[in-house]
Amino acid sequence: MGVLRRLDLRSAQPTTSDVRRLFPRAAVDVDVAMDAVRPVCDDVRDRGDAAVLDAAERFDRVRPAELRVPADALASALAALDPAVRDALTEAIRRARLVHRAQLREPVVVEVAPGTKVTERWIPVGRVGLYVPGGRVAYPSSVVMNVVPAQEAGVASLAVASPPQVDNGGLPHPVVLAACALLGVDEVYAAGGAQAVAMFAHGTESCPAVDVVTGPGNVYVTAAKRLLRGLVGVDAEAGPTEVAILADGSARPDFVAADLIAQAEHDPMAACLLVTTSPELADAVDVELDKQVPATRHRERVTEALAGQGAVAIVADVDAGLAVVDAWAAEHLEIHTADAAGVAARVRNAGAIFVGAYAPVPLGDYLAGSNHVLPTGGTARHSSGLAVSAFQRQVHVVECGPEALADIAPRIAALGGAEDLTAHVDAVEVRAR
Ligand code: HSO
Ligand code: ZN
Repeated sequence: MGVLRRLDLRSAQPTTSDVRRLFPRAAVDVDVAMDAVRPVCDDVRDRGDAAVLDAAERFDRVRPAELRVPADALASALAALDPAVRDALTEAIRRARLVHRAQLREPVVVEVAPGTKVTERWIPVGRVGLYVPGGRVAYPSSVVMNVVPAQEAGVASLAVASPPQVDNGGLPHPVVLAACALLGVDEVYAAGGAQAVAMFAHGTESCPAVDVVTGPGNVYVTAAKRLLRGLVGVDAEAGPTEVAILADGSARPDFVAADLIAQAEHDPMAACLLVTTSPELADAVDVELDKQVPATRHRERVTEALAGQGAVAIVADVDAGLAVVDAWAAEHLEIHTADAAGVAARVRNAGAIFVGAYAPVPLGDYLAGSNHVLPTGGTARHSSGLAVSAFQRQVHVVECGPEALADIAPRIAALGGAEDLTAHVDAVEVRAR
């Protein structure tokens, strides 16, 4: 018996719904969590800072001295930062800035007819709240992945929230604070969970309300975002992390096993799927997992994740494999085949694609410059990873002169008539006269 549940799909090509049934993700019930977070969010709306601090005491088991992290705490976190970590974060920021700055779009002007122009312009939102998780693992890298696109989008006012830590005197994780300082973020709150999202959405005495909330979090954070969406803009919902690896017989089993373990390390609910044309590779990966899992630091949750959601699909050929990974629509997809770039170019559904043996997901997690806030749970079918566009609105600017309006007036009248909206027609005719 191998570590991974094995399914042989060589005789029958599964449909999209077969794939989702055969390779289920861990079920996370956001709706149930919504009932739990509703009173917390209402309390923050009604009582502001005091409610956020009370919730911290209850859920994080520590009451921060102040909700807003003082400037000297940010400065001393940066001063105390391990130089190697500082160097790595600095390079991560540099690369992420390059990639996200390249996403900015110049206004596009289209003259649809002489005298009538439509300009499409991207305008940054005024203020954003970025959530950085700090529960099981604190993710300074997620600070970079949220802050950089917001800054590059041109957002003027930017706040970060991260849970207070018992062992950091009620301040967020020291490396999270240092990362904020390195990025020039001086507005940081010691708030986590649903109460942090509610603080951003409703605003409190210390924290003015924001326009957009982004950042991954646990099921309570996700539930609060679902509850408060509309009052604020929110990014895609983050579920448990996942990887799919599409591999042929040329793949290195030790690399493949290491990458499955790396993803499983995040969460006992992480989903790890290997799709391969080679039963021999599947066997070799199992041998490697038997070797590597017992040696890895977080072997308990790795074992749980691989046993729960780990699977290997044997497919007839690379085309069949592409159909499986497209149907599953992984957050992260690695391609370990001959002509990996050619295969990657044909992928339709994935949050991010990692090409070849030397582009493992952890490169993207930390230092590729790509964003690591990515669509999970199959939402890569319709959603994108975090980008500057999450912090902007695309606005159409319409310009028209008198002759151009007179030219098009009869057609406006025709459509206004068809919709029985005579005042619409009059508003144009008053100008044409
Ligand atoms: N793989 C995670 C991102 C991350 N990994 C942060 C390490 N730190 C979800 O994309
Ligand atoms: Zn990761």
